[in-house]
Amino acid sequence: MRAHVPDQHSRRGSVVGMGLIEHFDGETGLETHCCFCSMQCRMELHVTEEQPGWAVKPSQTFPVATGRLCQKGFHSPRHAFHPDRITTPVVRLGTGAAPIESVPWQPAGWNEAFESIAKQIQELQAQYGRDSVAVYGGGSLTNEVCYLLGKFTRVALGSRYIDYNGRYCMSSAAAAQNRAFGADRGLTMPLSEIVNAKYIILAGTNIAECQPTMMPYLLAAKKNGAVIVTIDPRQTMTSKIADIHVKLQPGFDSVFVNGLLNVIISESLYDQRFVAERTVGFDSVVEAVRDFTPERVSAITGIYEEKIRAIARGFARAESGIVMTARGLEQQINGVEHTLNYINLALLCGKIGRPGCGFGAVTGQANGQGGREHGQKADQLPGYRLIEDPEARRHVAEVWGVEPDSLPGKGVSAYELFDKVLEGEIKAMIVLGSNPLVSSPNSGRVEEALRKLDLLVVIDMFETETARFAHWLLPGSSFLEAEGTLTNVEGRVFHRPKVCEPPGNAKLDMDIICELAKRLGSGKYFAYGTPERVFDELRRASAGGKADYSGITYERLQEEQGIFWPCPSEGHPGTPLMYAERFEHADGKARLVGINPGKPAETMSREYPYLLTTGRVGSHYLSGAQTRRTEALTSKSPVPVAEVHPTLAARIGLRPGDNIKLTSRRGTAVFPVRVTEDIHPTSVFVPFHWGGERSVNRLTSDALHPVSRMPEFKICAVRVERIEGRDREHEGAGAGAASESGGRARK
Ligand SMILES: Nc1nc2c(c(=O)[nH]1)N[C@H]1C(S)=C(S)[C@@H](COP(=O)(O)OP(=O)(O)OC[C@H]3O[C@@H](n4cnc5c(=O)[nH]c(N)nc54)[C@H](O)[C@@H]3O)O[C@H]1N2
Ligand SMILES: Nc1nc2c(c(=O)[nH]1)N[C@H]1C(S)=C(S)[C@@H](COP(=O)(O)OP(=O)(O)OC[C@H]3O[C@@H](n4cnc5c(=O)[nH]c(N)nc54)[C@H](O)[C@@H]3O)O[C@H]1N2
Ligand code: SF4
Ligand SMILES: [Mo]
Repeated sequence: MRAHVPDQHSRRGSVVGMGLIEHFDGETGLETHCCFCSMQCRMELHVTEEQPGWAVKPSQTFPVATGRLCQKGFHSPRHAFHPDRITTPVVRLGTGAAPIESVPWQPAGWNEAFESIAKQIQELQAQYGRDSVAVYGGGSLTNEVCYLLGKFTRVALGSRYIDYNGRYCMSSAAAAQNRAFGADRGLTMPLSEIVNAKYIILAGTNIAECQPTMMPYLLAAKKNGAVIVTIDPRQTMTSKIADIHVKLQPGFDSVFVNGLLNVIISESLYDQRFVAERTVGFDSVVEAVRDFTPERVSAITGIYEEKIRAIARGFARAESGIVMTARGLEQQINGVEHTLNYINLALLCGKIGRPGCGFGAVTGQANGQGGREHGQKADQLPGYRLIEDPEARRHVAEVWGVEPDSLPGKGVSAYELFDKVLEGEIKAMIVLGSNPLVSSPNSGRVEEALRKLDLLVVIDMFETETARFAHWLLPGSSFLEAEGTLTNVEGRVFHRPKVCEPPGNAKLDMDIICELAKRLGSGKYFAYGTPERVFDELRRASAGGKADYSGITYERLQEEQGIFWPCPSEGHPGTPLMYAERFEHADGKARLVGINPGKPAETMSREYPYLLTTGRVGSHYLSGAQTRRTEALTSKSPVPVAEVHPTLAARIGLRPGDNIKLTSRRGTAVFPVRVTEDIHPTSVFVPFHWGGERSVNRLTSDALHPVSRMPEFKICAVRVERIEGRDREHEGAGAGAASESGGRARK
């Protein structure tokens, strides 16, 4: 196959064979952005003489991470140029009674694919209603593709059922920020404010492994005299730079923060003027924290009273300060409340809306921010408008040229889409930009749902674990191929140029959605041609909404280094620092919400005496579909390794070379072990980047937060057993060294 590299800032080049770059003119290489985390570091792709024929260099021009990339960034093109890329549509015909994954794929033409899929969708909708077809989107896609997926579902399918993987990611933080501030932008301040902060609290966020190029901001703050506190059940790479680490049992953030608030209120350390002028709800906090004295919080959590007092006093008295949270405390059935309590802390101390201050729920995916603003969420229309709000429906329907009444109502959250499949209401699903069989909780049940679908269409670069159950697998585009805009961790919207054409017969995601819409009879609503035209419509749809992009143009984005939303007019500079004068509620005030800490869905019991918590390692990304195909990353982390405390290891008689078997109420899985003092004695940590028998999501709990519908990925009760290792090569090396690399996993 021979693909063509388009003009990019007047440079030309080509991509040949398995994606090897033949030549690019110009010394600076082709500009793109890493496809992985929310930092969205800019990078240049250069041609080299040596294998693999290209090299990545960090960009010197993007202010977010100038001159820096992490290990994933340097290797990010590898999966895009990987021979596993599917390059033509494939289909499973006549599946009959055979298990679907046993039916071989057959190659098909695009015309056949579109015709056949459209026909089956129309038949299912005629028989079972419009809501029988669902869409499952993703947060790594461009704003344009996210926007198109929402519009496609509401206009071309006329279905209420769309949601996306960001539900598993930002939904608790979003609900909390909307409640407290009246808007939801991950960080309320640009990253550049971190260096001005004198006290930084990092809760449930492992920045060193998950947003590595943010670390220099924290180190610079430290150099300027900032105190850094980390709150996590584990000592992490991030907590290594902390002055104080709070090793908290999973699930206890609200209790702990109530302890801090109790000290701040009882010692009158809070910012009385800020609280009086800029917030409402102070009394609810006073009431909620009354009984959470440091003595009591210490008795509950095991954290020393003096540590609680020191952090409370330090943060409250510091002239500036920042609180950041991430999935550690958000991915819980009390995740909204935990986040609200950390927001209470920032608000009570008046540390929002001025230099060196802010609250941030650190977004995760490449477009974790934009992905949730343009209509992929079950209850939202573009611009963060609510689909049940008549005025929002009227505005968006006008932009789309449809009747407001034709727009469906709100649907259900990502995991609940699978409930609807099992209940029989959803018969067909289109998945674009996610691998939910690996990333959903209680994944055995998700597999059951996927098997039940009459039609599963997966649009991806690879045959993922989810695609093993698909009827159609359509080759979509990688980050190197799709031009568009994304919105990074700061709320900075930027433009990512196109570097090359999709390989073989693969198509741009945008073109696949628009063509399918056409075959479903809605072509006139999807006649764009270029991503810029999609963006121009997105701007109009978002105008006047909370996430207002209307003043942002492709032209401005080429000239400026990104623009922070809200940006309501072309003359507007954008909004790096939010809430300087007012919050987004009608009265301009923030809401303080006193929290009465709730319990997780599962706690330790005789039968399940430990807590399983899950998360990430630095060398893999999410379901691993991309990074497990990158040798340089897989060699660092070939299999998931469970972290356990020495007391647990001793209790089960763990010996070097042994594995452990974890059993939850939903399933069992075996992992190699790393014994470490770094983890809380009650807990076991396992990363989730693998599928099949190594997938920790076979065990995780599908309990959902009542409002955000976030699953409790971070806590479930497990039993831990020793599985004797036949491999004794490290006999005598001590349990601490056992299976560190995970290389001896037998599964
Ligand atoms: N290398 C890498 N980087 C990534 C990703 C990736 O997959 N790999 N994914 C990206 C995405 S989409 C996201 S959302 C972000 C996620 O970024 P993070 O949220 O930082 O990552 P996690 O490892 O899921 O969880 C963070 C920490 O929460 C801790 N934790 C567990 N339970 C609790 C608790 O009850 N309270 C507290 N305070 N902490 C707890 C865990 O021990 C863990 O160290 O990372 C992004 N960056
Ligand atoms: N146990 C546990 N589970 C978790 C979490 C946890 O902490 N613990 N974290 C949750 C979080 S925060 C998240 S964000 C989810 C993410 O979970 P997933 O959505 O499953 O993660 P990805 O691996 O990013 O899946 C993206 C898929 O889309 C494909 N893809 C990537 N880019 C493109 C593109 O531009 N076009 C097309 N067509 N395809 C593309 C990739 O090949 C991949 O198959 O996982 C959640 N699951
Ligand atoms: S920090 Fe994030 S965006 Fe930057 S190179 Fe690493 S994974 Fe990519
Ligand atoms: Mo995420």
